[in-house]
Amino acid sequence: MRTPATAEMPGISRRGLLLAGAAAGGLGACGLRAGREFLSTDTHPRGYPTVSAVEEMGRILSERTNGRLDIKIYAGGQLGSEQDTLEITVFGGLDLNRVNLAPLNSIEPLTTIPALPFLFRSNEHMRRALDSEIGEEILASLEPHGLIGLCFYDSGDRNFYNTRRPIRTPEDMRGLKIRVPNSDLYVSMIRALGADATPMSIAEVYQALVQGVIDGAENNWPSYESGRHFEAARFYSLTQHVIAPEVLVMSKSRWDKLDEADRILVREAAKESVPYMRGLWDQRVADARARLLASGIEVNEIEDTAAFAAAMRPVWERYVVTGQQRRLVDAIVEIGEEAG
Ligand code: GTR
Repeated sequence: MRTPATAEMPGISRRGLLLAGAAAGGLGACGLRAGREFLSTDTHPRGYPTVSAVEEMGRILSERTNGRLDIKIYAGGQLGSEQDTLEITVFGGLDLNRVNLAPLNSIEPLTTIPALPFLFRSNEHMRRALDSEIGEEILASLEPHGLIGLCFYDSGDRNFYNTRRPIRTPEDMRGLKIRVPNSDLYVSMIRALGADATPMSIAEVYQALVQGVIDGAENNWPSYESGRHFEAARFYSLTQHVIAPEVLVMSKSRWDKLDEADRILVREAAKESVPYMRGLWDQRVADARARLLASGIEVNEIEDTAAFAAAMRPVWERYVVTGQQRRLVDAIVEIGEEAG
């Protein structure tokens, strides 16, 4: 087993290291690190389906162990950006972390696969592919980086929104400043459409939109609503360019301290929280969509999504480079074709 080291975390920041120290020390000082309560974090607030799913996992663990194992969640991004909290997790300052795949893209190339533009035909296609051994292979690829991949959660389709105009064709993206998560893959996708990509954490997006630092961003209906981005960026265009999942990871340093029986319990509880999350997710997308439409935002469908897919296609060639990646991409495409 390799020991997680800074060398394995490209782009590791001084701030991340400081945070890691603070988290390990601070949380330890509260006496929590000594116990069996797993500390978890999420950028979304309580009530968001990812947070509720991890709460459900904690409930299952507690029920099966008579309270010996449980989960405490720091929700709402209170411990920092996903990139920062991932660093803390690798160093063992946090036990669990629910993040999007995007901040893992620079750490492990296999995580770029589900984030490739126009790879999944639908959310259902994504679920089927990641429920198979393809998903297990991607989760397992995180272990050499100090993280144990436990399960994937839904994140729906990502769409562009901006303060200026509806996006109907790739040409409409030209010159727009679009926020992306901290991932080179996302930067490349935006550039492929002739727009400017600005990586920043999701917590900064609302202010950046209001102050005109950026013209827009891209995300699913629930995040567009929950971050109040719709108040500043009224044009929401249904490009559905990415259907990448969320992922729940555990710190390998904490995992290594668990006995085999507890590891099985943790894996099972995580997997069992997935169908629960999917139910909440479908409802949340429908509710967010209805509320946003009622709020008067301007939504447009895309007549020719193939034009976006073609413009973004060079990104595949750039990021799918190894034999293992090609094999997984082909298997995912095949599952989509079978489904018709
Ligand atoms: C959301 C996702 C978050 C975060 C965010 C982003 O859809 O749930 O974990 O990655 O997107 O764009 O940063």
